Amino acid sequence: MTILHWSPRSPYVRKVMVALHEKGLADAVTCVRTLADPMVPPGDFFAVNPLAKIPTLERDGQPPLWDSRVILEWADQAGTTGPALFPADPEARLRVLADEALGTGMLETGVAMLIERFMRAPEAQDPRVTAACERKLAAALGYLEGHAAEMAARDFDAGQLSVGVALCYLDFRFDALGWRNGRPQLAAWHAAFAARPSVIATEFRDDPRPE
Ligand SMILES: N[C@@H](CCC(=O)N[C@@H](CS)C(=O)NCC(=O)O)C(=O)O
Repeated sequence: MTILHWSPRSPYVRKVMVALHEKGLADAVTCVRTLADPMVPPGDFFAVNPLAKIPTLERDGQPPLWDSRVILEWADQAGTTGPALFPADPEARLRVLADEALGTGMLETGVAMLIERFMRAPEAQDPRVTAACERKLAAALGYLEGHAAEMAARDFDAGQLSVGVALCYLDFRFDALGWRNGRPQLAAWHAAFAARPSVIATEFRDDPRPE
């Protein structure tokens, strides 16, 4: 059995879920709701992933896989449908990896901002952290506004998947940011991304936290 340690709140897990749907693997993987708390990592999960992070994929007779990009690579190898998430051509692959890293970096920035704002006591918060995160997100969004046409011209790939999920995450957690304002190309690109069945099937959700 192939098990994905999963949460409907996690943007990194969402990347993997979109990939599983795109590659025809959604029914081949069992999702297990797993708590991953950066402040209090659950002790029993360290035996599966020494960083106690989700997503983590457990496979029969093979070592577990962690990190969303690594699991995307696995999905590309194991899947049977859709275009290659990581193209074989070296230059095309580098461009996809750069977009993949940009989307993931936006997620890291968003999660850092969330931790700073909502998981730290007010007296321990440093306004420079939030300000720096906001500047990085604004710069990334500005870059993507100029990059949307190039992404739209490619077959669907891991770079678009990662950037698309990052924008969905901004809608989920930072709606007030209004990232679409002044960015019509990116907004149009994201509307097409959000209409994919794989994206519709994997909506973010604030479910009850497991014990
Ligand atoms: N680089 C990892 C990041 C995964 C990650 O940070 N996941 C969060 C959940 S959204 C987590 O497990 N946090 C718990 C922790 O940091 O201890 C990936 O791409 O999969």
